[in-house]
Amino acid sequence: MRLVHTADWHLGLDFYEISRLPEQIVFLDWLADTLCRLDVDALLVAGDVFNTIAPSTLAQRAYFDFLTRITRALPKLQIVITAGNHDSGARLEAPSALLKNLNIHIKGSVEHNPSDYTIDYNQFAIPLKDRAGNEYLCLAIPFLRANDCPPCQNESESCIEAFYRELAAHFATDSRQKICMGHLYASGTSLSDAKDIEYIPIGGLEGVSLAQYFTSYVYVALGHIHRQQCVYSADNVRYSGAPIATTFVHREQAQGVIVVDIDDGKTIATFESFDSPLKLIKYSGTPTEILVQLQGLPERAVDDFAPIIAVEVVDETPPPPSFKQEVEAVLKGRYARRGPSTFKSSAQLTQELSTVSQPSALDHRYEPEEIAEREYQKRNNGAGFPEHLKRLLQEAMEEARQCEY
Ligand SMILES: [Mn+2]
Repeated sequence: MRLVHTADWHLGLDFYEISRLPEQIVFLDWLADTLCRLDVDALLVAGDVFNTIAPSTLAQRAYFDFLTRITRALPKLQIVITAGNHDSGARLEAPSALLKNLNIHIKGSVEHNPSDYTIDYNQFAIPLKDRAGNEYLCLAIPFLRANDCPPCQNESESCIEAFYRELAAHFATDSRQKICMGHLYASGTSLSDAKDIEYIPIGGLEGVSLAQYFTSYVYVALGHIHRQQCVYSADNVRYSGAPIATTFVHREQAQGVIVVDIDDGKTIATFESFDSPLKLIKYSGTPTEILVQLQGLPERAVDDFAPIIAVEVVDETPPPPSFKQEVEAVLKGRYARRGPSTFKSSAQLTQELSTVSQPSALDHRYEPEEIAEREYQKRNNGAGFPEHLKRLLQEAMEEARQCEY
């Protein structure tokens, strides 16, 4: 059985008011070619197909154009798509009766038994076949919200853990080789290095520990974290990552899809990288240094793939208001588009460099709780930040994070 695992397409993503859809269409074309070239049996898309619950018509067209193209080119290809936190599960499922005729299976939401609110786990089971006719079972799990999940067994279990525990138990006696899909934040996921600093887990509370429930699957295809990686030190439990860099933090990482070969219960997963035509570039330095660097950009009219530029001023004091216009003036006529501008004092940078081996110290500068606490103390004559506000802030941050990813 040969699978391709991908996730977090975020079709229609707007990035500093720049549409990334042209680049995403290039990815979908590349994906279609890759599926043909590798003669794949099944494509798994583990959530966040679209960037919003009400995607634009252009984003939807890109999606359906891809499905049309690939099902024409590979009529036997089986496709399984689940909803992520960015998708509307119901919207994704709307055309599912029609798409089923094309071997496209969509699971967007969890259905409960209306009388007692129990979950029939068979709703997630999608049989897949390899070319030799061997049957596999794909458990397609969309992004889970608390009310999707069964009751927890004890206080230390999260509701998502309860769901995956029951799921594994339900299919324990099924002798087929099982593949699982999920859109979640697995504990132990690598977020702590400098490149992932935009993604800070809050109190380590939200990561779910599912290693013990994943042991019965020959492969687990995960979405939600945009950086490709293995999870729980298992080669067969993976995040594919997003196919394009969705933040400046991710710009130096490889983007692509995972190709998974399963043979006799043995799984070999390899990364197939996609080289996006659009580059995210970050310029750091004093205002003068940045302007000199920007002058090195080629003079050419911008198109849909012109690089997006982040400007990070590192100086003793913030740049004068005129700096913004100077940047605009230099960029005019050059092959680049403006993204974010930030300021970092040299003192902060010195601190960051001296503590670079300690991710927690690196996180330090960004910790919103601390900023809030400092601001609260400033406004309340040094009074301590009350616990209930701390908790409220944590909740708000968690919600915000769910939107971000
Ligand atoms: Mn995502």
